[in-house]
Amino acid sequence: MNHLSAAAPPVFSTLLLTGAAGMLGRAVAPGLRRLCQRLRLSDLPAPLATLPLQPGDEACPADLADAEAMNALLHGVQAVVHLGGVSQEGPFAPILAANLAGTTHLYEAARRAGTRRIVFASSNHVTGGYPQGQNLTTADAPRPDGFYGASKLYGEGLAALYWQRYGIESVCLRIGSATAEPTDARALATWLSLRDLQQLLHCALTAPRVGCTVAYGCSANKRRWWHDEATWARLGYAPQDNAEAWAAQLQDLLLPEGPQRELQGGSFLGIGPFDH
Ligand code: NAI
Ligand code: 15L
Repeated sequence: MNHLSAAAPPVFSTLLLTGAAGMLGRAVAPGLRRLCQRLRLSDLPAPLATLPLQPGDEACPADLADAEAMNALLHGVQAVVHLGGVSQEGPFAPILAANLAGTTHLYEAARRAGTRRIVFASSNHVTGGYPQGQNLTTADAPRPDGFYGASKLYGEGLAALYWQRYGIESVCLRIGSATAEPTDARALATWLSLRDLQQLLHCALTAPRVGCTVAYGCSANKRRWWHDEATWARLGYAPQDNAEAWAAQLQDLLLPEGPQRELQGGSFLGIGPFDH
């Protein structure tokens, strides 16, 4: 049995979702099932065991830090949505293992397996050091706000490498704040609704000839700082939601004065350094 209706031809026979047991993994799996015959769901063993499975799902526990496990995981995979890894600012060692080594292992395994496309969950924290309110496009120089943002920039570098040398296509999505609803004043600019996230992933997986594309991922927020309209049009992404509907209730919900309030990375500027 597979996930597809008789009317919808499969785009992929096997699609891999890493970080499947995380917040976004759980939210996007239903939309991904519609694109494939088999959805291979991967995460660390304990969180993966809590995930309810559907017919056509394959649960494959794997630690991104384990290169051999990643080789086995990518076997037979046409495309990947790579959400797995450390998703917050923090000390270097876990970020090194899951994000730097882990994403390297994933790309190496994809090269060996003949995988054609990877959608990489990058982050707005690649440019979290810019002032809030400053409009950016992906042509602006990176300005990571911590180890986490720098690790996502490394992932974007891998995406460029594997396209240039091995022809593996990637779409690196610098996701803003993907939540059911915006949660504070910053999110009036950074919010990515879960509906728009689903659409963006669909576009990133199916748009023709993406090569190595980097795009910010946010909704059509009136106050957004990221203006990637040309890239969005190339991917076919047309966001439906706008955080402005929450403005009255959220615009005074500000982070503490200082870099957290002034810079785009928000609360991550309040984490670290890690001397002890
Ligand atoms: P999350 O923390 O809920 O999910 C990440 C998943 O990765 C977890 O289930 C975790 O168990 C798994 N993971 C961590 N280390 C691993 C390892 N060594 N091997 C295998 N799996 C491992 O994060 P969330 O919010 O679902 O985000 C998903 C991705 O999107 C992350 O890569 C995050 O950096 C990125 N992102 C998320 C944003 C958001 O607004 N939620 C914004 C920008 C980027
Ligand atoms: C991210 O990269 C994080 O993974 C997510 O948890 C949020 O903090 C988001 O950025 C954000 O900037 O709001």
